[in-house]
Amino acid sequence: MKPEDILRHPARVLTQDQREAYFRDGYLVVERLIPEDVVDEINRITAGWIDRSRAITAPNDVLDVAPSHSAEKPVVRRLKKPDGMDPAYWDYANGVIADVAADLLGPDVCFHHSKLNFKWSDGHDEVAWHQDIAFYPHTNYSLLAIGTYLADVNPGDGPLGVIPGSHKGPIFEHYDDNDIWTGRIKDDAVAELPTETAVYCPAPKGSITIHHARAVHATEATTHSVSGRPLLINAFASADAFPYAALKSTYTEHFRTLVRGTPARWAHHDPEPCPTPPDFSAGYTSIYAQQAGEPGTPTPRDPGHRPEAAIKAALKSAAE
Ligand SMILES: O=C(O)CCC(=O)C(=O)O
Repeated sequence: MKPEDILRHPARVLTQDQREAYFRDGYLVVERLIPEDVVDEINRITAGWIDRSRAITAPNDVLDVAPSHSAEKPVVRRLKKPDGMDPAYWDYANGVIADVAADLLGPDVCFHHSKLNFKWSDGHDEVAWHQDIAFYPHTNYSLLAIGTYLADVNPGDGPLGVIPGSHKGPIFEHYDDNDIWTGRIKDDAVAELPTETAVYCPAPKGSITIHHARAVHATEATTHSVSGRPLLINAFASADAFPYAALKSTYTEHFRTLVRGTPARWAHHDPEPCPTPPDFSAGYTSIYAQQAGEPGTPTPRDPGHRPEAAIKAALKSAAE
């Protein structure tokens, strides 16, 4: 659906000004939308997962942990797919944030995926400039991610940073010169971007940030961390936006569940093309690990799209 069609539908949560600002800037912050008791319950469940991380020494399918992680001092960077880990996360994804998504995507909305990211000021918590759509190309660009600040996020805590209007600019490849996925925009392309105009979005506990799947965004490394900056991200798509590749390994059974409205009978195709998707089927650590080039299985392009040479290079490098 196009913005003008979406705006014709009555809003559920947001004001018309907020909706228009989102379409203009590619992001929006709504302060203190989520009641404190709801956030506290999510935090209580999350604390249980941090505690369980003490039993692992390396990232697994559920938790991404930093190189410095230990039983005594857990450094969990991500709880992967929380919507599949506890009904409370899934209920949350179906609540008021699904209404927010409908205000910005149109009345028919599918859940896409969730993740819960942390920053622990351990020197490995920067998230470099990237666009979410490069991770999961779709037939159109009516997708967004809603971040919920589960603690106060002050300027030094790694708030979301977005380049306003960048969702209307080019879509960048997030591969290196060997067609291996890095999950970040290349430095020479970043040098051309107006990063000096980036807006950082500190906000109190219970606030949400919303960014368009094409918006160029990043978060800075933190120098201190009181809370670990828990950021619960839920991504949604218009029901008429269909993925190029299913990428099942990174999602749960809730992937493409309709959370508002009715299913699409026709796909909407945006005429602007999108780079071909990565193939995470051999496993996915996290954006932190891949952006930092930590050892692990390299992610090539999706097999249906990648050239033979890249397949060989990926296999060779995996064997080394
Ligand atoms: O957790 C963060 O700081 C940013 C995460 C992010 O941008 C992403 O996962 O797409």
